[in-house]
Amino acid sequence: MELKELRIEYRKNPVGLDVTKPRFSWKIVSTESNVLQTAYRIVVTKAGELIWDSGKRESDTSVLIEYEGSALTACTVYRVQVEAWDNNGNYGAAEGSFETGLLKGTNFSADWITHDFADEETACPVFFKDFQLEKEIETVRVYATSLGIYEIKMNGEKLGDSFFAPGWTNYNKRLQYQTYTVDELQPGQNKIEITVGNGWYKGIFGFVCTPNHYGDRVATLAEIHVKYSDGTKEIIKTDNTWKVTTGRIRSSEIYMGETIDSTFINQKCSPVVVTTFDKNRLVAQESEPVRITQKLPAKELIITPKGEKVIDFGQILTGFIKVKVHGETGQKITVRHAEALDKDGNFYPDTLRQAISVDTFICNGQEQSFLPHFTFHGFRYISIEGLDNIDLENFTACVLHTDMEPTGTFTCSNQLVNQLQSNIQWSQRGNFLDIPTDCPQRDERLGWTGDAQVFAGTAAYNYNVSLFFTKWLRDLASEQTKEFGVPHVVPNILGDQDGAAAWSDAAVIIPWMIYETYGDARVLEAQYESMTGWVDYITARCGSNGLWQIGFQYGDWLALDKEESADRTGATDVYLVANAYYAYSTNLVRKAAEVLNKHEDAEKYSNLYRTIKKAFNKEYITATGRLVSETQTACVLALYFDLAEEKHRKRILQSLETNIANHKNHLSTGFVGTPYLCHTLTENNRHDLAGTIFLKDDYPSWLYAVKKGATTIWERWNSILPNGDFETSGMNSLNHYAYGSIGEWMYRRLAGINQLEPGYKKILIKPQLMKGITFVEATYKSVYGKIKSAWTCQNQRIKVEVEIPANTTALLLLPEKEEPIELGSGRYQYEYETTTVLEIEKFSMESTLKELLDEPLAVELLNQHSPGLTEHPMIQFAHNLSISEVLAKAPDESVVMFKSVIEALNQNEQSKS
Ligand code: RAM
Repeated sequence: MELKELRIEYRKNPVGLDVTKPRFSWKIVSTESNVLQTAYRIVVTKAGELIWDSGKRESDTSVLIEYEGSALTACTVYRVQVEAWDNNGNYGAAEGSFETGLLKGTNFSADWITHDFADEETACPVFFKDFQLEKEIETVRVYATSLGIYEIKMNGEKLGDSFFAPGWTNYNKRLQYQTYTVDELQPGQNKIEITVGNGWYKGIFGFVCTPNHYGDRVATLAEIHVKYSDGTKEIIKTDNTWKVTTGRIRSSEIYMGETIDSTFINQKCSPVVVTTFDKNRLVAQESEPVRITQKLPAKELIITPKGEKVIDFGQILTGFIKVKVHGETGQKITVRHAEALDKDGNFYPDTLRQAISVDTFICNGQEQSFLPHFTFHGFRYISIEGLDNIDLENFTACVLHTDMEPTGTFTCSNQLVNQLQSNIQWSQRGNFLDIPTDCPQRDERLGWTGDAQVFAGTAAYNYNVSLFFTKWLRDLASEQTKEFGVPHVVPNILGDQDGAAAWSDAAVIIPWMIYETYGDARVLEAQYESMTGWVDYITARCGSNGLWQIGFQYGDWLALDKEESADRTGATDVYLVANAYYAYSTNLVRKAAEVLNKHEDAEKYSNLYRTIKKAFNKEYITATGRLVSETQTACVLALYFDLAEEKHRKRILQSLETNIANHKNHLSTGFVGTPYLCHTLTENNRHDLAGTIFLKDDYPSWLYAVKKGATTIWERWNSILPNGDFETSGMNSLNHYAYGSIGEWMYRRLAGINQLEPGYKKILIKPQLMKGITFVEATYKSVYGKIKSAWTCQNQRIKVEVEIPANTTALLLLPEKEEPIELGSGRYQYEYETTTVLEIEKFSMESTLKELLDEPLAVELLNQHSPGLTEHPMIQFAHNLSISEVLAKAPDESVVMFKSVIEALNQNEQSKS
């Protein structure tokens, strides 16, 4: 038995940690089965001195165990040793460390510095200082932040490998600072330079592309802490002795792109201006930083019909291009970005709206590489001007996002579904850039709460999102008010608007998801006020019927069941959506109160939940079980959120089935219904229908986009129309993760990986077979270790393979078996017989009449049953209808007849192969 992956606050040996009571987690890796931890011991030391010894504790807890020693001191390295024992008498140990940051913003003794350049100056200021270090150096740390986004160079070299520090928070309340380790510093003359771009702080941002959302001057704050080998210390910090100039970055805006002039040398420099910004707002970096996580080579050079020189990278991504070039002095290279080519093959940047996304590089006559600093783009194609000969080797796409740990894999026998999974993951990467954004390309890129809420469950399978969301939820809480509730975007640059259902509910749904996924109750504790605050906000707006029926709502945003010319909220009554979420969130708040042992609150919200449910039924469900809007989404919410009375569930399910049939087995849902549609069907014994909808590949469906060549998830079901035209409403992103929320259903229902106890301490493995998919293999790296569920169903045999990590247990429900199996950790395989055939037969009730009549065998059989039938004139009219449509009103015996013909045709096909 081994202890692996010791994590401190989810991180490996973190530096610059300001959590006052850090939590320790480890994984047990063992070749034995049924392993459970029986005891652990944690010892924390500081420079050899014992700070905390938990003692040997009989316990099976191995994640998020809180430090209980004396108060931590700033800028200090702590060593952590963990020992653990298991039920087979084995022993394991692991070691790690963490280093505290400044612990409090007010521990920064540096001054904030800014410049007083003229207002029209677009170039990024470079704050710098030359300094002398006299003695031999042991360690160097830099603590820094800025108003704007910054990059630090020490003696010409960039510090760290992160981008877009200090990240985007509600700067009016919170600003992160970063800690850097510097290994290269030598005694003698050194130089530090901090370049600051406008970023989110003062850059052009929002729908109307206005600047200065938080302030009109960038500024920075930094301290270099030098520890000499002789034990003495020195701090070099930003103050009035620093100078400021401008450098090669002549302009940089997130939406607009960056201009780098490598011929530019600024002779002028000015003294800095000391300024103020409340240091109480400073917090240490809370999530993983944004990094370049992958580099993609250029795939193809295209000369478009219009004559544009375009490079295709084969994948829509978020980031920028690195260009290697040996140009003439002053030669200007322009790089434009686009997600797509139009149907004639020309460059199509229209999905970017006003975000022009142009990077301009001016050469200095030498061989050089250009890489933007303070901008990012959402693109697959670039168009290049200013270069006669294009060598693809000189262009690399750098993929940028928050560097979360990948945790999930999903593959299956259907290649289109595998591409869908890839598209979901790419949209997550493209939009988890410091905050969860709706899209990364156009003049928006905002932290839309609704999008994040519907996608969070899927996101948590693909990557470890604990820190990412913990940080963003703090931003959310910091923007929340009693008067307006939870904003639609976080950070909120859209101003005060009343909260809206499904969007503002992110405040409740995401903390609960984090708790369930990681067993992290501290998130619930930290967000509790925000969670209850949101529910209380709704309660305060309810009418005498106990329901929320006033104010603006997004409804089932972008659903297909209403003409968009009316509005984009879909056909489902928007207040039905609002009250469904009101009930759902209230129930989650009740559960959170229970976890946190807040018994009075638990009772209060439990009563409220019951009252809302009653009022919901009274208002939206008739005495005979009809819903007021019988849309797919309304039915889904009534069932999935468990709102309808038991006696009405059957009828609502029937309404849902009828609605789906009326759409020829296609979805018509928007942002709200889509994440739950397949779950609802699966839970209500219609997994087959969920599978049918899931595998549709004509419009509207997930696989329609895949067939159209999508490499990320589209904002709309029809972002590209069947004829190849783009949807042109002015809101059409090709990289928008909301509809990628189907990913959760793939992991949970197809692969069957679920948690029964928070953090997957107890796991439910319940794979569910579906027609059209013959194997699925999925893995999920939980906080305890790797979970695997894989199945095949072929040649009359079902095989299931399961892996359960140490220190957890599982319940396994094998497909087509009744009895659940209790499992301890280990690897298991099962194989048994079945009569189920999952390969899709060539002929079905969805085949058209013509497809059937093209088969001589079908003609023969049909005429045997009723002579002359295939010659009947009505039959000619029905050629393009599906068999189920033809038979919609036909007597049962006709249905039986056609079914037997279809069976015969499929048997015939099988014998051919
Ligand atoms: C669009 C966004 C986002 C959605 C809002 C309501 O502008 O792209 O996806 O949440 O509208």
